[in-house]
Amino acid sequence: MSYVAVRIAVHDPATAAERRQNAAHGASRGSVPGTMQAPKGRKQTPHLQILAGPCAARMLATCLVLSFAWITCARQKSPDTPQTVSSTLLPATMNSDDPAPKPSINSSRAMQYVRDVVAFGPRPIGSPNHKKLETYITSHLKGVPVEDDAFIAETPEGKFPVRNIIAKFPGTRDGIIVIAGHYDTNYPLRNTGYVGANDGGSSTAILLELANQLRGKKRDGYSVWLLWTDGEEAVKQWSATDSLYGTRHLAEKWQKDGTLKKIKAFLLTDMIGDADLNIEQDMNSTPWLENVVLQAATRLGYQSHFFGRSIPVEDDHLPFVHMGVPSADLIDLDYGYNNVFHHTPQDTLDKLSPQSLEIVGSVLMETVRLLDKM
Ligand code: 1BN
Ligand code: ZN
Repeated sequence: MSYVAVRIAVHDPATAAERRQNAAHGASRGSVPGTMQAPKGRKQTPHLQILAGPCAARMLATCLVLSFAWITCARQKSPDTPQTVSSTLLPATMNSDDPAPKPSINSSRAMQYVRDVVAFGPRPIGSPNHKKLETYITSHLKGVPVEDDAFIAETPEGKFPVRNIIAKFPGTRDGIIVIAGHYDTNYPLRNTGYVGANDGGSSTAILLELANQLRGKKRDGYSVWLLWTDGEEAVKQWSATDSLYGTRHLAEKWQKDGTLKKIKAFLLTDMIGDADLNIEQDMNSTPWLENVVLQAATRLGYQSHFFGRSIPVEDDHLPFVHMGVPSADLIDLDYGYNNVFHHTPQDTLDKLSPQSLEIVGSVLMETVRLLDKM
């Protein structure tokens, strides 16, 4: 396979860290190293060839001079211009010469799911609205094999029932691609009228629409498991022990029963409904898998919505990242100027657009197709 070089632009780390601090609402977060596993037989990094002789030395010197000039030129752009700090490889077949049909997500149906979900009101763990949403999700999965991972979580606010819901779409290939998103809403804001249209609503809805796309079709590839995660939100203050209740439990369970080693990719969606869609390049995600996502987005013409800035994100993928599962978090943490709507009662339907749901839904389906081919 031939490769083309693609540069990933990242912002100044200090600025990214500051933005991250705002996004965290005072919660402390550290970077977690992502895994670098790639499917067997694929190149992960370009190889450097050793050049010898005076001609080679001249070539090397010329390259160095040109690189220096290029870097200097790049740095002279405005301070807002993202600096290019890394190169990576993508298969050269990513664009024009692939005749596969593009995914066709029903964006108005997906948006209607968000409206339905929001109409339940606040959906924190342990609440009657949360229970209603569980029933709503499973009632949309009739005819699909569904499994629960239900348990009681010990939290700083006491014990709560937590229920991860898994819909399974079997494939012909050995291995599983998990597509996940949380359905619980922020607990501390439960009495403020907070409905989490984007944070909790959009992820629930896109998974329901993906279930429609996968239902009743023969999968000539990996099995796809759709996972509605629960207890993603902190009940008091985000920390390693007060957050990600559902996925911490599930990752451990799947490690014990051998499921984990069958997972080829864990794709997470969170806050993907913002009408101004900017999916982060998450530094805690797995680089090669993010590349596949970018490749999928590029084939669909949606690349401008992806990876404009790099930040480390703590989210439901972390328990899987820690256990070595290739993972990518598709999250937009620029929800309103400087993320002002995130975890506030302003997280409402009017900020969302069906087009954003369509973009992320299609990119996920295309990513699955590319992974199936790898
Ligand atoms: C995402 C949605 N998260 C909680 N709800 C995790 C998170 C919280 C990510 C704060 C960044 C900042
Ligand atoms: Zn949240």
